[in-house]
Amino acid sequence: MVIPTYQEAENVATVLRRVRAVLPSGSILVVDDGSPDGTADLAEAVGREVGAVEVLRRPAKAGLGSAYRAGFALGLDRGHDVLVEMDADLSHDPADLPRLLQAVEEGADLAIGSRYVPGGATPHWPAHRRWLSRWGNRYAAAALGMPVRDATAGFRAYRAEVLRAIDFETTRADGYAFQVEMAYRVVRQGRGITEVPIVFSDRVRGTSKMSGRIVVEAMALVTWWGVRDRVLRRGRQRAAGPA
Ligand SMILES: Nc1nc2c(ncn2[C@@H]2O[C@H](COP(=O)(O)OP(=O)(O)O)[C@@H](O)[C@H]2O)c(=O)[nH]1
Ligand SMILES: [Mg+2]
Repeated sequence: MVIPTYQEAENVATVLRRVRAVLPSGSILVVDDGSPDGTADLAEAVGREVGAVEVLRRPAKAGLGSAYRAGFALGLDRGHDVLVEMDADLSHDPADLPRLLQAVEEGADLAIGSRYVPGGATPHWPAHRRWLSRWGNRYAAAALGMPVRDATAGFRAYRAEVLRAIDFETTRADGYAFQVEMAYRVVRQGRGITEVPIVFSDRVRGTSKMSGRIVVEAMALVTWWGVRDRVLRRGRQRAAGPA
């Protein structure tokens, strides 16, 4: 399990204990980007208590996508069969982990904890945040021709083999765009995605690190990928001659 942290001192102990309660034996990797609030030290201390927690300390805040690229590389190196991603702020409920893992067990290459399938919800969000996320996801699905309802979601379980197949190290995106880019690559490989309904709670402690810039990055990249792949497809069809 890879848990990226930046300034999560108020949440990291609780999240590690709750994950451990659900997953008695899974390895947990916290990827911390030099949080000045001492998140990494806390994670290590709680890790000694709950067991099988490793902390990857990176020098400076480098973004969510970069944290996952580093975490997945380490997880694959260690030979894990399934890699899970989850936020540290308790927006994702560790109690949902077994359902995500079960979806992979039942054949999914990627299981997404989804807010936008029946049973999923974002009960604490104000209307404007819900609207932005919902329509952002509709836009991404339409622009990329991707049958995924919640492609920006960050609570996921990947089969290790599919991570290798999509060449995740070459992704470049950071925030929500990183999640979309990963899902898009899985779809383009013809792999199976299962969306498992989750209720996404707003964080109670600490502050969000996402910004307007991250939203703009996501919209711009989705537009670029959609246009690029349509043009390329058309180019290839033209090169192949009339059908
Ligand atoms: N290592 C690392 N973690 C980050 C970075 N930015 C955000 N995170 C973590 O990524 C998760 C999601 O971030 P959050 O701010 O809650 O995003 P939001 O839920 O979309 O508002 C949290 O666990 C953050 O601590 C970063 O630059 N580096
Ligand atoms: Mg959050």
